[in-house]
Amino acid sequence: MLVQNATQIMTLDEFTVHQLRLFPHATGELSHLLRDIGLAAKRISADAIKAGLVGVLGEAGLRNVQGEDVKKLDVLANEQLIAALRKGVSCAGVGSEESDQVLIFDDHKSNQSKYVVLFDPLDGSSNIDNNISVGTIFGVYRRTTAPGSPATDADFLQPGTRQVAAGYVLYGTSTMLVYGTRRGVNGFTLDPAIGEFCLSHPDITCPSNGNTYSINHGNFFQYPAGVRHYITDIQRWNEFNPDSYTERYVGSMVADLHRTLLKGGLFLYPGTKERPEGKLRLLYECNPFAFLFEVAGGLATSGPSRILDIIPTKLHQRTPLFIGSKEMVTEVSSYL
Ligand code: P6P
Repeated sequence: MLVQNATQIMTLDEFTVHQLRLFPHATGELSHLLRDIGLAAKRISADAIKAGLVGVLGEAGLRNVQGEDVKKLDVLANEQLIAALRKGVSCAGVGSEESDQVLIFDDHKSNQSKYVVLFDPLDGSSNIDNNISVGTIFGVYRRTTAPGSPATDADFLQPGTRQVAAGYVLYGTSTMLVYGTRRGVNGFTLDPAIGEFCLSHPDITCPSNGNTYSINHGNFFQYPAGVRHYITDIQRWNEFNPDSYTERYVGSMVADLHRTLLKGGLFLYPGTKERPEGKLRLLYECNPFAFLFEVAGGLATSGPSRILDIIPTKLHQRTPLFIGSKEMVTEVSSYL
């Protein structure tokens, strides 16, 4: 457990260097990669907090009231992440929600890099116009191909168990970067006064149980019978045991899952009759969160399978998702 006092709050860079000392043989490449993501996050945050003023609201391609071409904030976020990771020394290529194919950096420096990164640059971006929190989600993998040559598609189609790190950035009332390795999950809050992410939530653990469930009730009659039974059983229990459960649903995955990670609870995005595979993407939405929740003591399944065990076949494939407190995920799984 890291102990800090107010004058020595640890920055993200100091924290990753501190972690490095625990692994004498580490090259520092992962620390550099996390610093690169942190840099991109600061730039995205600077645009997100004044979205109404920098011509990113409304539909891309239109001109805003200032006569500027509207460029969707998720496009800007995508460009910032690619630029930061391409310029760094740790990433051989990226897979992004914004790009049909993976982007192999294929230059001498990048080809020597050990890692590839999968990310959703700005998940929930449709919420930007309503000033609702949005987020960046990322997962880091060691290449399966040998450094020295360009990365290949195979480097990106690995099961989530092979992530070496994962995390998210929440652009909310404050901007937080939460990332985890197998050693633990830690949260950093951006201090705009000094432009640094500062350790604010050390050693995050997900409560083993919770009283909040999070689902889009609008699709209720589209869900599998087991999901409907679980929800109605909760509602019946609440009728005779008031306030035992509450429902919270932002409609922005990073916001809903950040709350679930810190406070406990269950987030459900099941498959439906129309879309049995669900809506959320396996590689750069579900896998990073599944990794974080499992390291923090939670669980994440697709219903039949542990999310992290799913062998991907396509970059943008989707999966149903049940994620949160271990006891709640276990309970809902008994209904499926
Ligand atoms: P629905 C946002 O569009 C998103 O991808 C996630 O951030 C969010 O959890 C989900 O979709 C919300 O989907 O169908 O409930 O609007």
